[in-house]
Amino acid sequence: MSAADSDPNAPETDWSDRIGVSRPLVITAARVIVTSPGRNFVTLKIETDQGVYGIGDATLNGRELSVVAYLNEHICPLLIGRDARRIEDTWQLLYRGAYWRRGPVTMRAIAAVDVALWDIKGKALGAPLHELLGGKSRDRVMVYGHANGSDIGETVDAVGRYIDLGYQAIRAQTGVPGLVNAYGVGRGELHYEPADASLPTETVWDTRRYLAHVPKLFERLRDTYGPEPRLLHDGHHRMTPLEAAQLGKSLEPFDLFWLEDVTPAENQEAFRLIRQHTTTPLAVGEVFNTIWDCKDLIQEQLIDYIRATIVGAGGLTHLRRIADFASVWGVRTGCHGATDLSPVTMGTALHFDAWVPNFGIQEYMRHTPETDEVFPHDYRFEAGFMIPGERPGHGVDIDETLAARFPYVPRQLPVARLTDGTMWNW
Ligand code: KDG
Ligand code: MG
Repeated sequence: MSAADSDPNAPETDWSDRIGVSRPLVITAARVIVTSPGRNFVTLKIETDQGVYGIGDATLNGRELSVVAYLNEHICPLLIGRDARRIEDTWQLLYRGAYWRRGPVTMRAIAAVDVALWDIKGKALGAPLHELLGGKSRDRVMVYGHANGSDIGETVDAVGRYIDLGYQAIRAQTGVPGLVNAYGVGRGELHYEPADASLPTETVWDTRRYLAHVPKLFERLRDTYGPEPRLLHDGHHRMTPLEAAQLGKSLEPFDLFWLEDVTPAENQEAFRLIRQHTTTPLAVGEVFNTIWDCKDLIQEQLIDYIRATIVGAGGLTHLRRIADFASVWGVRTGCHGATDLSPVTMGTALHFDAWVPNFGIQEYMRHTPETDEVFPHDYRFEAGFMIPGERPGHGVDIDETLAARFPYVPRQLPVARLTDGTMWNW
């Protein structure tokens, strides 16, 4: 019995028998669904005159309702009557046609439309998205999870639990002595969620203490687990370029898979200095929205992994463009995959990952069981890898009846201040 047979919410899989793409698929409705099964998600559903529909993720953590308004007020009305087959033209209309380009709100709204249209095309043709992209380059996708602890001992144990689950790559974050609420130290093991209150929680940051502490974590991890596990770490935009260079150098003996977001992401020039000083591989881009945000980093080969993903960077149409550009310069992909990216983004990203020739790794933070129930899907985890689904489209649906039982809950991301009270980057 297939997943679709057993799951009453599974999308129909036989649209292609009746539809195909030989005649227009006219968009008749575009609706935004906000639901909070454990955390907030914004989903766009596009329906067509032939019954086939598609869904796209538009979630922007802590700023969800801004994208809801952008879609409802400015995008949904202009989609009605358009031909859903014209994905590229619709993308260009929403990007060029807005006049005000780029930014997280605009690009998430565009991503939601784009992914919903790809979903419709896949269903109409009876093809999973990886087939539409050019077919799989690999059958399974290596993922990394987040191991967190309030001190080094706890993080070392948490990494061990990921290894037991079969993970070959693990991000390790630890609390820093003297700092309350260091970045990445979450509550709950597999469902880390930083957006924790209706107004931002204040955290304290001290880069000197952090720089002195983090190498000790990785030393212990290598002592405990040896050279095999791929280890990652996220600096979450906290350092100056020189501090980042120092951290990269001090972590070199521990052979990191990557060091992520060491400086605030908008400063592309900073990476020239960092790169001159360290051979630790660098990843950046989870907050990037377009190819323009990463153009210099990529073509000057200042990074090793680009973290842009489906929902953040304008959907499959634009992420594919970024990935192709990155491939020219030997930069590999490492899509953002924290829990604020809905299962719709995860399902779509896995089709992209299965295809993209310059694949590096995929982040995978598990969603809660409530989230998984609201978004039935056919991708799965198997011993450190994700297996993309084979259903037509991206293979993720939304159970609207269940979604309605989880109303929106205002939640914002924390903020960080230095020990003297100065506002810093969270
Ligand atoms: O919403 C913010 C999170 O997505 C971010 O803090 C997670 O940095 C992150 C990561 O690498 O997953
Ligand atoms: Mg990150």
